[in-house]
Amino acid sequence: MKEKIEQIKKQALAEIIEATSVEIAEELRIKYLGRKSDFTNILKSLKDLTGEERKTVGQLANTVKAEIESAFTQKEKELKEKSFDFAAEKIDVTIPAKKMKRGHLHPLTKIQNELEDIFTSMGFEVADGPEVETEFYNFDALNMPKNHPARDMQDTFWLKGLHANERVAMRTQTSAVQVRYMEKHVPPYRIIVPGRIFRNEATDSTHEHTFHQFEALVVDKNINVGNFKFIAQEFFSRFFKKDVKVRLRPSYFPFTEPSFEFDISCTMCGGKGCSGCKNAGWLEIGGAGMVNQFVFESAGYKRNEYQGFAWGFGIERLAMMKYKINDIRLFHSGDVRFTSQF
Ligand code: FA5
Repeated sequence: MKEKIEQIKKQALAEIIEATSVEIAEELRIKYLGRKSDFTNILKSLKDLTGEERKTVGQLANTVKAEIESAFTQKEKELKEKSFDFAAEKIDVTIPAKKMKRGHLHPLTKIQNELEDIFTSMGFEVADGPEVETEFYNFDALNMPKNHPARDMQDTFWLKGLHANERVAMRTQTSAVQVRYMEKHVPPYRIIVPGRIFRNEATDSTHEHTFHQFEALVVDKNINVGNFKFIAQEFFSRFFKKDVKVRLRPSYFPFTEPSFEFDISCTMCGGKGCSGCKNAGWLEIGGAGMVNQFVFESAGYKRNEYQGFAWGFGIERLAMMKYKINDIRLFHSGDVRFTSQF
């Protein structure tokens, strides 16, 4: 039996060396080590041998089996390496790379950056304040006490439990930053306050519940409406890159006196009248006025010591004018078909 095992080993190793493909090697594996092979039959018949014989023949059979298996493994490895198709794996380094999709700034951020650039070039400072604001800075300090009818137009989201003694709300206007800034600075100063604000509004194509405003505040000893008009005209002309005129209409805000709404000459027809301005020749922009002395007093200034003007308008509405966007809700829709156009 030992000779038979040695003979199988010799024959198997010789044939394995000659194998020219992985398939042939696999056939040989079945032939020599498969269930119906002579070798397997020998292993099965070991049980009929006497104790000592079974031991020596068994040991030999196991060693030979391991040798044949290792020869197969070695051969298979060699054949696989040889048959590897390097041509199919080649990389053409001249093929242009796939274009990476790069993100970019949101249109509102771009507009805000533009506004800041123009105003800082005119000597303004950019100021900021919290979006969660106290009732004092958002309303009372601005001459809008509890039950003042002007509060109705800025219904907001009140927050519970943040301050023990004071009510806090999501701010409804960037004007809330006025008194905060005044308290910490001594005039003269000119600031802009771009920022997000919140109102409890039913939304439609021109109204959002969360939107951005842009406040300007200039305070000194001798500021007048003419200063406001000049700066506004200068800003809008630079922003729209054409000559823009500013028009004031009487209005009311508790924190300015006198107050006005201001319009700019239509940026499409230059004031002649077109479908964009509904033939008015003017586009409504925002609210403005001379700072009410009550507001200076809220900040601890003496009445009539300073004068100033302030204005506020919606950044979304301005972006809609510049880019001819017909629905304000697109800005926060998260729809990349919209944002990728800018
Ligand atoms: C104010 O919020 C005042 N704080 C503006 C102001 C500042 C007046 C300084 C005087 C001095 P008003 O509520 O009108 O005013 O809002 C100002 C601008 O915000 C509007 O002209 C409009 O451009 C924009 N706006 C108001 N409500 C919405 C809304 N729901 N969605 C989008 N934009 C709005």
